[in-house]
Amino acid sequence: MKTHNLNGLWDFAMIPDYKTHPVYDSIMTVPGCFDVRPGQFGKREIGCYRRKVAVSGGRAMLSIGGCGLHAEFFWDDVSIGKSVLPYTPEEFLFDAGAEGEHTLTIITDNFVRDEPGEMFKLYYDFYGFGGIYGDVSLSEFASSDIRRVEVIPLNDKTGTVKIRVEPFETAPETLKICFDGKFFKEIPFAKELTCDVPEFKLWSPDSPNLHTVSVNGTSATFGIRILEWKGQQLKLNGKPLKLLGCNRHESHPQFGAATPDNLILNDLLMIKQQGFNFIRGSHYAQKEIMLEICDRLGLMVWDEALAWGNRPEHFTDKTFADNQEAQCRKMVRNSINHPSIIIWGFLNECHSFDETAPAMVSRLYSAIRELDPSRPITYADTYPEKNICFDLVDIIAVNNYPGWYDVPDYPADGTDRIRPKLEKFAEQFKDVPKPLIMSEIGASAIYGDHSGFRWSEEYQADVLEEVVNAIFDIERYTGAAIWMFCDANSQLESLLAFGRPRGFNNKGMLNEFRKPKVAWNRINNLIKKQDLKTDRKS
Ligand code: ADA
Repeated sequence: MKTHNLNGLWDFAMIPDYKTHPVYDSIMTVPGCFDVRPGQFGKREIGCYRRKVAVSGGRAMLSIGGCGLHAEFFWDDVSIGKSVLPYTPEEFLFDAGAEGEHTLTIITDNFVRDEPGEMFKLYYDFYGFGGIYGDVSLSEFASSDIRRVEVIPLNDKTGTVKIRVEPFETAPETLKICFDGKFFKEIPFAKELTCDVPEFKLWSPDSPNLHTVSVNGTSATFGIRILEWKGQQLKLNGKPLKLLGCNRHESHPQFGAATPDNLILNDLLMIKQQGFNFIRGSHYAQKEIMLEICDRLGLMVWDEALAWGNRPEHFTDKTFADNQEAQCRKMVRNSINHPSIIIWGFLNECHSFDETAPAMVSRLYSAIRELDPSRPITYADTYPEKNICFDLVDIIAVNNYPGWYDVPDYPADGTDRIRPKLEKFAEQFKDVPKPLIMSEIGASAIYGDHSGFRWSEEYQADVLEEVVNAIFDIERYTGAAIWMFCDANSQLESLLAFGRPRGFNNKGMLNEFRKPKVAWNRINNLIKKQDLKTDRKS
């Protein structure tokens, strides 16, 4: 298999609608979001990307590391596929024709159609950027080349793993398997096999050991670690976890959702240095490079499919429901090998109290469970008092903002509401045999506001100090993810904008350029005093 990296400079055109013919008189980087180009922010238009690709000819696969919000892909002006799942990496197999130069075109828009089936909604509390978010490559393959190798750890004492092998189109006669660059065995083709990894080392946040397997030359990196979620504890390699971390958006004012690898690395290094051990990848499937870095740094990730506050009219819409299932399946297929992922999630803050919700939740749960038996599955809920779906998932996860949204009658200080609220949830779920996580909690602060009132850095720091102390003190909590790592662009075009000064969700512990607010350093001292090591005793 020969893979062409297609990142770099492409010819480019912006058009306002699909009736206008693109004139490719500009240039654009891939990956790259077109609506962060000078003068383009906030505009909903169509970005047309075009380039030449020289191939040997024959069967090929185009891989796109996610784009938004809709895209269609053309090879010599013939459509080879569409993407309607923002952020989700896609692969398209097609016939690349004769040897020589061909034209690859990607037409992508950031329109938000007012239809129930649309995956991105204007009311979501994050900006729906337009463009190509991730890497683009083209692989030329032979029919019996191995397309994917999946590894599912089965046993942390013996290093036993299940390996799933998927050829492109026809099965090869034999499989030659190597672990960590050394020949292991050659066997007749099988879709699934079980192996004991030689000289295996466990993956854990404290010792993030990785292995590689290669099957007929197609390789996969994986880690051996076992998750258990029976009862109220979430265990990794037999040890109970206490998770403390933050939610993070893949977002930057100058890059949109096409965040460069180096920015992602620096974000994750900051999170690690802060003493956090957990990231909720809100609210869409995480990029491959983000997960690779977390594998290497030993950060644990909640990876979730795109959704936000969805309602009965969405659940009952066939397109929406089918697309939700499709994106959950793709998320798991794309990322199953990453040991850093410890939780799969979906449907952030859906209307879990409605009678139509259980069918939607069960459908997504079953789709993920069918592909991956090895991780707990959940969603973040904001209606814990009336939710009718908690029984259907493995972890109780609650988003709540004591000291922020519940203090309209308190002009400055609501920090005394935090601990009682967290104790109330702990009490509510005290007999439920599932781990409990605060999947969001926090307060807004405008960078540079030192008034001490709400919206100031000091008030946010007071809230988060209280949160961190309470999460460590109240045993019932398996953990919490603070909302959020850094400020991120929110919608400009919905009513929500009135609570989003500057067009940002300002609950970041850092501003959008990653400059720390008071809370960042304040809670660092608290976290350092605690023991988040995974080798702690039960
Ligand atoms: C919700 C939601 C987040 C964010 C947050 C907030 O819980 O899941 O995406 O919008 O509220 O800032 O209010």
